[in-house]
Amino acid sequence: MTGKTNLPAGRQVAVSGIKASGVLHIGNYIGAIEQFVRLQSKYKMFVFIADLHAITVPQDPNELRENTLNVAALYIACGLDLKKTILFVQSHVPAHVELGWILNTLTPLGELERMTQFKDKSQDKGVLAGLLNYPTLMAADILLYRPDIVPVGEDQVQHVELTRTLARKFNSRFGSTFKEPKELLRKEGARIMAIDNPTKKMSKSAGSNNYIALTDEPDIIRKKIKTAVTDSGSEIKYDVNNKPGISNLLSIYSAFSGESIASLEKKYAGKNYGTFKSDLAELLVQKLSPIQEKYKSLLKNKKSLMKILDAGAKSANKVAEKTMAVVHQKIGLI
Ligand code: AQP
Repeated sequence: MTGKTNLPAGRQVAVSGIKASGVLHIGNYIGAIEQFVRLQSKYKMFVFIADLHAITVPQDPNELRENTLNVAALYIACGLDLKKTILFVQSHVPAHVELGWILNTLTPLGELERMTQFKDKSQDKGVLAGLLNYPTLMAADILLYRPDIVPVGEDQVQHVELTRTLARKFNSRFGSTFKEPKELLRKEGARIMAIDNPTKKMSKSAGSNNYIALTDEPDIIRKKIKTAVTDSGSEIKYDVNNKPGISNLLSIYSAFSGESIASLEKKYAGKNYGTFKSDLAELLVQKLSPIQEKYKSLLKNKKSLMKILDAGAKSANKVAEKTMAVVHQKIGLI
């Protein structure tokens, strides 16, 4: 065999996922979900809920189950179209773990120890081996579907780079098998910062004051934006070094309104932070309300959500198993 895998022909392929490690926030939406929705008309999309990545830090089993379904419902509520996108749960496709293991056997320990996300999170006590091996599982998540692109936020770029390195390594050792995918980042807003500390990334696990959840009620959104950290001075100007707080809010405004940052600066010239923040809060309430309504209605029928995920897993497994058949043959598994 020479790497013919019968994988999706025709349309280019895109793959991405989000961890079921808590409540999704507007950073996840801007950096990832909004891109998925835009790309699904052009690409064959595989989108998954990363439950196996979520457990790289301890999760309560009931919360994990709930979060997994919540993420599924949010994806659909945000606009994923199940006719265009294959939506599934990572653990429902066992090939992710199998290929992840195989890629571990090709990955020098030092490469994993150098990953920024590992370095940041391994400062915590009791860090688990799963956190170190997260990037090889992520490489497997991607390579199984032989995608052309991986739409992600900026924090995941290093992991996509490692994915390319591993694809190259596998190909050079065992013969051409995997494509080397490219990350796809938004031009603006690829890294949304925490609203209580604009020098840190907005993160699910960093506490609810650092993020605006996609499911936050209107009054919570208004309160969080009102108290979002801004900078000294009063000018509404994009300047990440000197005005990280207002720059972050401008990125959020721009992503949700579709207006460029330059045009927002013009619109708010001479106006104060209060006016800008109040407009931003109303914009978020207006954009998130329909998503929240749809989300609540989807969660009323969990059986139907499970059916959607079962169908997605069936389609994903078909593709993943074909890739694994080639991998088995190449590396000598009988
Ligand atoms: N702040 C962000 N700005 C832009 N994009 C972001 N993403 C995450 N945070 C931001 C993108 O969302 C996708 C899914 O991320 P994930 O949940 O799988 O992992 P993460 O990047 O580790 O996200 P969190 O919120 O920081 O999760 P925790 O706290 O659980 O580790 C990815 O494409 C990511 O780039």
